[in-house]
Amino acid sequence: MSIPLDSSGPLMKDYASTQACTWCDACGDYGIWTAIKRALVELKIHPWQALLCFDVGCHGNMADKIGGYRFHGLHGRVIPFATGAKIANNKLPVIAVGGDGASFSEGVGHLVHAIRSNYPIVFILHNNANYGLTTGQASALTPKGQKMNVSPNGIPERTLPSMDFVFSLEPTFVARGFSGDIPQLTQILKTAIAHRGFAFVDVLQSCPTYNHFATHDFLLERCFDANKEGHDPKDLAKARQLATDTSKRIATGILYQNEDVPNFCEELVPRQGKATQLTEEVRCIDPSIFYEDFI
Ligand SMILES: Cc1ncc(C[n+]2csc(CCOP(=O)(O)OP(=O)(O)O)c2C)c(N)n1
Repeated sequence: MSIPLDSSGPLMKDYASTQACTWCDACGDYGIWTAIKRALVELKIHPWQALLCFDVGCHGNMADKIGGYRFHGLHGRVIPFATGAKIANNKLPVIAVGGDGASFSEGVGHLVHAIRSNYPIVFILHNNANYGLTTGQASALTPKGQKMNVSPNGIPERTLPSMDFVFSLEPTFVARGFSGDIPQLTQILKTAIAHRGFAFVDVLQSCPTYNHFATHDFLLERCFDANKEGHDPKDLAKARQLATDTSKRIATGILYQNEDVPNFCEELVPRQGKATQLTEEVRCIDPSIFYEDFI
């Protein structure tokens, strides 16, 4: 993938925003926010050289807290508009950010087709295992039986096995990070941004206000870096086992990566051999020509 480089590179302050922060104290969003900025800075990508797309949710409020080109869209729809931008200019690094509520309920169909189509974008799942912005309702990833806002008796549904589901769709990149390990998450995101196709990055994050079951300390005690323990991201069977078996310890790092599968843009026959991007080919036209037949 071609990433525009500039030898001078940006600084963290270039990604700063003057908007006041509305996240709760100790929210995992702070760690993810920092890692995204660090990854872009370390890759020498300036704020005007990337597009950051946000779903609606607590995590989506990051759209106000980061400099550069940002798009804040509808709940559950971050993948379609991120993909549209990428297809229009596939030299642009595009990062889509979504919550577990939106991504595994309202927007789950988009996630399925993004993995299947291998769209060349990064998808960061802010996984706080609940609907945070609307005050702590259960998401599809909340553990069965957990008492949540509007479910005082505990939620009756089984938890969606998200990682097994993702692996069933034959992804080309799956990683898991933890909002409390910013250096590791930065490395994961750098690899994800350079990945050829769709990069799914599940980030387990603390939500001190509504998630009282997978707290920061809970995650800190269980998460381990699988790559440091010798896991090879080419080993699909081991990757799936590490991703899905979280009963004792939780594997983090680059769990699976396959660079051999062409991405969606590479498969588009009409775009093959084109030296230009769609954004360079558009021209201004008078839209009234489309209404003439109706006037
Ligand atoms: C189609 C639609 N459904 C529901 C909502 C209401 N809504 C807005 S944010 C939100 C919760 C988001 O939860 P999640 O996606 O997990 O992100 P988090 O806030 O936890 O970061 C909901 C239900 C909406 N705006 N649009």
